[in-house]
Amino acid sequence: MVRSPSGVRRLTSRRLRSGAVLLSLVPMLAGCTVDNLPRFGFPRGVTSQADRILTLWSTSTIAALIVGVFVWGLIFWAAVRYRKRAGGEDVPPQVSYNLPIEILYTVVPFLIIAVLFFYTVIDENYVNAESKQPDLQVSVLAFKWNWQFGYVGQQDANGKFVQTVGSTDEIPVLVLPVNKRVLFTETSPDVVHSFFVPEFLFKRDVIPGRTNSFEVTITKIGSYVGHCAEFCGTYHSAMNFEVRAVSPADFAAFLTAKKTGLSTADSLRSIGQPPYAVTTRPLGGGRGQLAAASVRNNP
Ligand SMILES: [Cu+2]
Repeated sequence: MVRSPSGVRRLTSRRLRSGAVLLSLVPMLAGCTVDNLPRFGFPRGVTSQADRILTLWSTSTIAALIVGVFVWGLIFWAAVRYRKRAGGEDVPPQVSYNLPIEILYTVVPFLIIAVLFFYTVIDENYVNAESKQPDLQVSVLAFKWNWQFGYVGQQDANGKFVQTVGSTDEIPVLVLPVNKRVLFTETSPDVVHSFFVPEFLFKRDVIPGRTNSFEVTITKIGSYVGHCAEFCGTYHSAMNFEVRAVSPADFAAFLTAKKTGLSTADSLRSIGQPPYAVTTRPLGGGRGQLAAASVRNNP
């Protein structure tokens, strides 16, 4: 089909207008901070690592939606524009190939994937980075079906490691300071578990026979529920814990109280915090008591 000069001008100006609309989205998105980005179902993050994860998730979802709307529009436009009309030809004129368009739809997806790959690698490296000298090191022992958290290098007057272990009747509360780099090392004596705090926007598997690690810096004081995110048996769904993020001063006071031999609940009470988990409840009924006792003295 040969277009008239005015038809070509109309098409060109329409293309320019839609290009301008797309370009106008760039400064709009660039002006977004992590707090006002749409989260598409993600919770609000509470660590500096979570901010990076949320930014990557939200911006790549927005990019996917822009591409999606464009493609859906093209499909709809083609379906309407080239629909079979009464009295029309049976088959419209067939085109065997169009080199510029074929190059375009090969190069554009490649560029999109390259940009996504670039930002994914940058953010993955940031999230996986570990300090040579973290402010605090926490050992995580995941077992069927509870958690034991130890403060590495911290011992009480009797030489016992300072730790918190969950039981049938008590959700383990992991007390941590905000704005400190906390390095976690994870081990499992039985099966694969996974340390997952939704507000961290992060989980890491706990695998028997190896030690996994990760680091976070919590930026908001509060209580955050944690789950096991790897199916590990009968009571997997009840294998919860709580992260209680407190000020560094409160954390120091908590640790001092623990070192005098107080329980985690009493130590929390001593710094004016609720003594037990406030985000989840224990299952009760004898679950895991044996397992809890068998690992209680592990460092
Ligand atoms: Cu588990």
